Amino acid sequence: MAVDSRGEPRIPIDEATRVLVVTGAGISAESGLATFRGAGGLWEGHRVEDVATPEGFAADSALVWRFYSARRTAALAAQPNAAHRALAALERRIGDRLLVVTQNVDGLHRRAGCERLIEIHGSLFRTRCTHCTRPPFADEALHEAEVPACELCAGRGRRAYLRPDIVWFGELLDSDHLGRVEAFAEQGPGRRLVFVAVGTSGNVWPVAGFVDLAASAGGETWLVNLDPAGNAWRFDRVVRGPAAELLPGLLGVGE
Ligand code: BJW
Repeated sequence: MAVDSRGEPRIPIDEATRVLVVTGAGISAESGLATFRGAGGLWEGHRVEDVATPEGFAADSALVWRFYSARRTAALAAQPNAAHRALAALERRIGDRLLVVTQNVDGLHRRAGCERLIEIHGSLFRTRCTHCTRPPFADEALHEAEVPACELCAGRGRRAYLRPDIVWFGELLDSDHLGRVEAFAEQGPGRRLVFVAVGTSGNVWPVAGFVDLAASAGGETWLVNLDPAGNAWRFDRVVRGPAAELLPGLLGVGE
């Protein structure tokens, strides 16, 4: 394993390397946001089926909006941490040889300054209509008391509800996003590919399979995670510990 001058592990990134990063809830844990699985996680207080599926939304839209309103409040109160900032610093250094794909909907990568970013499970801060094709729009409002209705549909005499612009279980991810990830892994800029997954349990597909995509494109694969992730055996290198502590050093962009 490559190490820096103090003998700490270092992900080898030179001017011929492109870096594909996938992040999950663990990268925001040190910003004070709850992860999903495990003790104290978001799924401990809620059944996944109730709040993160289209069927759950159809059954109790008010409950789903209360859940996502609380998530909006928590994410707005949180600040990006050293791991988010390290990725933004890497972007400033290597530009289009970096692509960050986050499963998080909390907006912290963008607030840290990351622009080469795909929010592959959507965003807490966008809302869309369940019925019409109006594009998703920016929305930080809290819908704790009632379920918001689409005013464009109302103008056409139809009652339709608004929903968070989040990819729930059983829903398709944006095919343009998936295409960009594949294209970057297979023939993006830079002769050498490094894949880094940070703070994700590797339980949720299709993102859990990106490590295989990177490996079959000849990439070296790294996992940076607090606990052993479900798909850890798929990686060449596993570094265990908190992302905010480890990532600046691993990427060579120490603060
Ligand atoms: C730290 C840390 C610190 C903590 N530092 N680390 C193939 C096989 C089987 C099933 C499927 C399959 N393909 C598709 C499916 C179905 C399904 C799926 O994956 N199911 C599995 C659960 C089995 N996938 C889908 O439905 C997807 N759609 C799809 O594939 O459509 C086609 C299709 C449908 C149906 C069947 C077949 C094909 C959509 C998935 C959408 C996921 N949406 C969610 C919720 C919405 C977002 C939100 O509300 O925020 O996204 S689920 C939830 O999990 C959320 C997350 O983005 C996602 C991943 O969680 P993550 O980030 O890994 O968090 P945790 O909490 O699990 O883990 C945190 C990790 O961090 C831990 O390991 C800690 O150790 C670590 N950690 N502190 C470093 N400080």
